[in-house]
Amino acid sequence: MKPLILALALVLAAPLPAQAAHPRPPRDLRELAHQHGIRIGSAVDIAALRAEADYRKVLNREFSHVTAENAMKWESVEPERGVFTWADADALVENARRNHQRVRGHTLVWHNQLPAWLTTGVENGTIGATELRKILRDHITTQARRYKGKIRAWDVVNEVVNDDGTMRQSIWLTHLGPGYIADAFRWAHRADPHAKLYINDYNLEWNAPKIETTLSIVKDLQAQGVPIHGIGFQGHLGIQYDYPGDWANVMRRFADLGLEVAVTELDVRMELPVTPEKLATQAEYYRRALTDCLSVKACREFTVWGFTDRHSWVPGWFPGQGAACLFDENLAPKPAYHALLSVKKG
Ligand code: 9MR
Repeated sequence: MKPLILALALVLAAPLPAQAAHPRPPRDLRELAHQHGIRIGSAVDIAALRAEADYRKVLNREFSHVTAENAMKWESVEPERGVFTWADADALVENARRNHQRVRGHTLVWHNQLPAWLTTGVENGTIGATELRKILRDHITTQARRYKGKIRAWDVVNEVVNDDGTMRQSIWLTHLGPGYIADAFRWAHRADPHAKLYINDYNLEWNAPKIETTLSIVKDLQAQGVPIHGIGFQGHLGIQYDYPGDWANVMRRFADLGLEVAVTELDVRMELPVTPEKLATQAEYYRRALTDCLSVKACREFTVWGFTDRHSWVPGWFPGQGAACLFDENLAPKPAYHALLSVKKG
């Protein structure tokens, strides 16, 4: 062999440098999600989406899944009986389409953020059980149909179990009986047959009574042939509590029933003021949550409940606490953001 050809042959035969054999480090969450074969999402504040260009830019760069933080809730879409206000929800769905984001619909049946016409009607007895059932069916049908084909997954029922494992005494349970849950899933499925239908809750990461009751609800629905496809773990965590170390096992128990799994509302709050140590602990919680999700094959979506401390529900609900998100108020990435990017496959 001529020396030049020999040299060429040796170069071609040499093993590739190590980094070329692995994907390069992801440049953002969208790429990270893609490398892991999942979607990473965020809840969206519609007012910020409309008004703040920097918010929009980060949202659309980083996230491949979105949930309306409030815009799809009943009080938002039907503030007066028969008067539908879809503009905000439509804007979210349209923004998602333009930016290749899938959408989680949140939420069809909840005890909170119901329109006043409905709650007062039930309280003062002008809306009886038969009418209430029809109102719920119409609500689910109208909303799921409107976004048919545009919603990857619906939170059909949200927070139906109490922390002690009993069923929540909402207007739905009180007036319609426990069968409202099966009805809700059936109506949603009829309206949008391709959407994945979820039951969603908080504290499900660790709370045994809630976990057991929710598992038995799922089994019971499945035994009746009700179309239920997914379990949503909200994941509202705080660094003053231990990380829920059994979370991956809990996810697996639901996956073993054939359900898809999603982290639907992750945030990790802290007592203010912020310190570097607290940010490091928070980063570890975010990293562990993503690692837990990735360790369960059925976990397909990892959504945070807002991505910036500029717009977060936490300070308003937990006085003295905050800084729960991946980006600070100026949209600078926090250690938690970098911790997520560092999570490796496998
Ligand atoms: O983040 C939402 C906040 O803006 C609303 O005021 C609040 C009203 O109940 O709901 C918040 O979102 C909740 C979600 O819809 C369901 N799980 C708990 C979330 C945080 O409270």
